[in-house]
Amino acid sequence: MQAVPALNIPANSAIAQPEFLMGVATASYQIEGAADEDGRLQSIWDTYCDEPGRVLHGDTGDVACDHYHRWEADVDLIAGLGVDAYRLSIAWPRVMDEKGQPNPKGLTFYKNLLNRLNAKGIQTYVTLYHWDLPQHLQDKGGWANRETAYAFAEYADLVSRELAGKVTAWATLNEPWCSAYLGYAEGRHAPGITDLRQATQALHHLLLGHGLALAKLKANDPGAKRGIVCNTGTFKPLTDSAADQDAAHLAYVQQNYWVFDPLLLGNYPKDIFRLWPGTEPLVLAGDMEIISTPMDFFGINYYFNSVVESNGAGGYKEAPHSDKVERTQMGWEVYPQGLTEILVDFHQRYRMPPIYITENGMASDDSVVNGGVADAQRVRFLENHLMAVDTAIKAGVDVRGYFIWSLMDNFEWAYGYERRFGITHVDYATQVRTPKHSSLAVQAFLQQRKQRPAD
Ligand code: IFM
Repeated sequence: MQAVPALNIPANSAIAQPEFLMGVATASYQIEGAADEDGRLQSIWDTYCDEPGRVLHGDTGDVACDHYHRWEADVDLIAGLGVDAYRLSIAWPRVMDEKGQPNPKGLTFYKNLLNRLNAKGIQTYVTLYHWDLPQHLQDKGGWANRETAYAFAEYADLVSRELAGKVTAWATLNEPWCSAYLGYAEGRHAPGITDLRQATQALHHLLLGHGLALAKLKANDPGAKRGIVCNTGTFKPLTDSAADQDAAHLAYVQQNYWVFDPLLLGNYPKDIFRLWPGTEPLVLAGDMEIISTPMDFFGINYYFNSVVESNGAGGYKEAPHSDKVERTQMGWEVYPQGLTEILVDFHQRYRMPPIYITENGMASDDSVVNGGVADAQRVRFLENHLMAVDTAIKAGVDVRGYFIWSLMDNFEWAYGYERRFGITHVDYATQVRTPKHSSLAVQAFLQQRKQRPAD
């Protein structure tokens, strides 16, 4: 048996203080399974998975981690880690029927789940939309159709009325960039469309839906915090040529400012339409005010750095992968400093509300050996990224917490079950959960943190 490596976080760092929130995260489609149970409707990811060639090995979310049936034991698993908070998402197709009426069975699942978390003193960070759009809305154009923004507000209204008082913090959307760009421009995610013009319009409607939903959340559950979760990334130029530097700038704008600027400044960055001329979305009077409604917190997901070069046509392309940098099972470059860099950049560019790192983690090809899972790379990864957050806090950025992606291995979208992001190993044949060394290291760190006498 290999010894479990420790998470080395100095006692005087911000991360080691009890008020710094530590949590784990998951999302509905990635863990729940029970795709056809209790009146759940078809989602765009069910449809996408059924299309041959879309998802590695033809995997689907039909069973996933079977969390819909194992939620009680899974809450015990979370509680056993000693974390302060759990981030989950609600499946829209589970809780609302095609006519916009509540589905009591679906709602009961989330009520029970939240009650159990609350009873164990675990704060609940609930995302309304983590990509599982009901298929009937996609049939009318999905996020490219403005009506979907209004439908989302109705859904937010229903859910926040039903679950009011059980939620610590609501996030409207998870990673709208992925929904819009991967879903509508690259087609690597559901609904699998490849049309840039639709992508910019889809993003606009996602953000509009976000703003409209904030008002519903405020009216129905005023005691809970309200925010959004956005993915981010850093980009470095392959060379220091002006063309490559501009390429890295444009990639950064596309990944970050395209979404952050409308939310925090109330306008789209000009450079996004220099990169993609002629793709300006239709924006109606008043939209940008709704989109830039102030929030109580901002969730940031960060995973990796990319190296890009000019594509010779005023845009950028990914540079060939260097073998000199550390990578994860996803092929993503490990670059903890990037987390400090984006946090400091956003702090300087915007008036940010308090920030939570709502996702950070890595995939590795883990397996159970002699009852244990030795994922030393993940322990180092978590430690270095937590310390990158500490550096940002020391530089004046208001970061209040950090959620590990993910509580357990799960359905990694187009990569199916091959890519394992969990700190808990899942054997998909038996549904046995085995804590990886990273989970034991986090648990030990949190235990120590609780036991340390206050200064
Ligand atoms: O698994 C995803 C999650 O659903 C959204 N953020 C990135 C994770 C890893 O790719």
